[in-house]
Amino acid sequence: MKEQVLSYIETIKSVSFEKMDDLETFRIQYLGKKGIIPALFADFKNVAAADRKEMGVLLNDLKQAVTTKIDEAKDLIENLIQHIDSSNDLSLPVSKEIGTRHPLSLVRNEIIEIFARIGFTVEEGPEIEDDWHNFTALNFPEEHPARDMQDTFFIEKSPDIALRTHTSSVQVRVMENNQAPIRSIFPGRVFRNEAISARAHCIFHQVEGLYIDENVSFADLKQTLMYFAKEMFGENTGIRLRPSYFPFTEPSAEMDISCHICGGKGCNICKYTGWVEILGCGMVDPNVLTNAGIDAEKYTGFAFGMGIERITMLKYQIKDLRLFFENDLRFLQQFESAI
Ligand code: 2U9
Repeated sequence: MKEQVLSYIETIKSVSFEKMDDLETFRIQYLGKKGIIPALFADFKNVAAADRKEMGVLLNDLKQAVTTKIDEAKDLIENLIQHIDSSNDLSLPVSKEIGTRHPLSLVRNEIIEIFARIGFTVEEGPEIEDDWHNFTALNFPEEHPARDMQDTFFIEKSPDIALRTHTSSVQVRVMENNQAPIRSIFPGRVFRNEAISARAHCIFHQVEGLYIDENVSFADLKQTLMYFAKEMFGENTGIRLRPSYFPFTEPSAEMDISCHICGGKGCNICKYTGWVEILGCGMVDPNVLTNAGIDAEKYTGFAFGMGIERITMLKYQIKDLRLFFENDLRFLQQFESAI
């Protein structure tokens, strides 16, 4: 009997309850009329006289352990219920926990601020576009692969409508609705029919820029983008331009910055070249100016485009694009607080 009582006392120490029903079952099991404790007390008359004193103390200890356990658990469950009720009380003060800004928002805001300092305004436009604004006005040839279902999300019932594949469509709208000079940047979400991987996603974010005025030259483009690179990645950042091709700019170039991690000496971020690509750019093709109602004899302009994900990955050394879209708090909480 002694071993049994001791083992009951041990068991009671580790038992826990999540709801009142479980606690009531426990109470009946030990204290109920046909419960363990009344049965043990009934057996007490059979205990040898020499052991009675010790057994009496042990039985009372067991009863005390059960009663204390029930009282404590009751308090705990009641507190829990009260907490759940009060968490629905809309008149209570708000939680002191402050969220963090998404890294893409941090970088987008920084890009906007950098260009705002040299007079660029921000323009936004629709994510669902027609063929004219997304492709035709931008000089995309009829057979260009971007016009293929493989690369672009078209609306099934209307092949003229698609999710925009770049924010260049907003530039066309702004040119159609305004006279030069134009000096704006165009941040926004864009969509491409790509398989999701560490390096590609079907949704991503761009910032494009456009500067149209009389006598705008390639030197202006270069100076503006050098200013941007130094503001974004540090005063010692160098740039280089490599010739490229886009349907909407001529001449076109891709811009690299000297690797901000190794300073150009070579590391795995720059794949030991000392340079990392950050954007594409060029002088706006006169056809595109004419398409959007700007006098191409009088005005010239430069444009550029960059992926915000790419800039953010370089800035924070993030190696997998999917992290931006999963909303895992362990990732998000590493960034600046929202206030
Ligand atoms: C108009 C005229 C010209 C915008 C430009 C790029 C070069 C470019 C890519 C960078 C990485 C897209 O996000 S990305 O995949 N963009 O390389 N974009 S010039 O040129 C324009 C836009 C609009 C009317």
